[in-house]
Amino acid sequence: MLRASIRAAFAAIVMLSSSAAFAHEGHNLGATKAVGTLELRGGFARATLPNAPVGGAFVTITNNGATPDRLVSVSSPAADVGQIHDMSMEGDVMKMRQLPDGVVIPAGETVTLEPAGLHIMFMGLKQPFVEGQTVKVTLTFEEAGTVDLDLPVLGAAADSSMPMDHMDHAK
Ligand SMILES: [Cu+2]
Repeated sequence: MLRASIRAAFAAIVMLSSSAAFAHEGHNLGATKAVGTLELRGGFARATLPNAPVGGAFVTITNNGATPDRLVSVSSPAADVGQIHDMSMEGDVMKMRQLPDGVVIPAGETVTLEPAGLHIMFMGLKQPFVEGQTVKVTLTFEEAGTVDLDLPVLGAAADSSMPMDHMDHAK
C-alpha cells in the first residue's frame, strides 16, 4: 500500500522533471525557421480543454536585419480568428488586451511571445489543441511577409498563468 503510493509519487516526479527538461532543451519546441531577416524559434501552442473557445500560441522572433519589422497578423486553419495580445498586471489583476497594430520587432532585437506576456490568441477553435499534436499557424510580417509554422502542442501546465477573463475578452 505504502510502497504503491511511493511508487506513484516517484513516477509523477519523474514525469514532471522529464517534461521540464525537455522543454528546456527545446526538444518539444517548434523548429527554427527563417523569413527575410527574421528568425523564429521555440514555437509552441498550449493544449486546451475540450470545447475551449480560445487557445494560446507562443514563439521567439529575432530580427537580424538593420530595419525594424512588425508582426501584423496571425491565422490558423484551426481557428476562426487569430489576434496578437499583450498581458500585464494591473494591481493584482492580470489584464489582457489586443494589439491592433501588432508587435514591432526592432532591428537587431529579439521579441519573445510567451505565457503571461505577449502572445498569439486564437478564438473560435474548430477543435481542441491536443498535446503531442501540431497546430498550423501563419504569421504575417510587414516587411518579411508570411511564414508558416507547425507548432507542437505542449501540456496545459502554463494555463494557470492565463487569467480567467481570458475566456471572455475580445468577443
Ligand atoms: Cu489573449
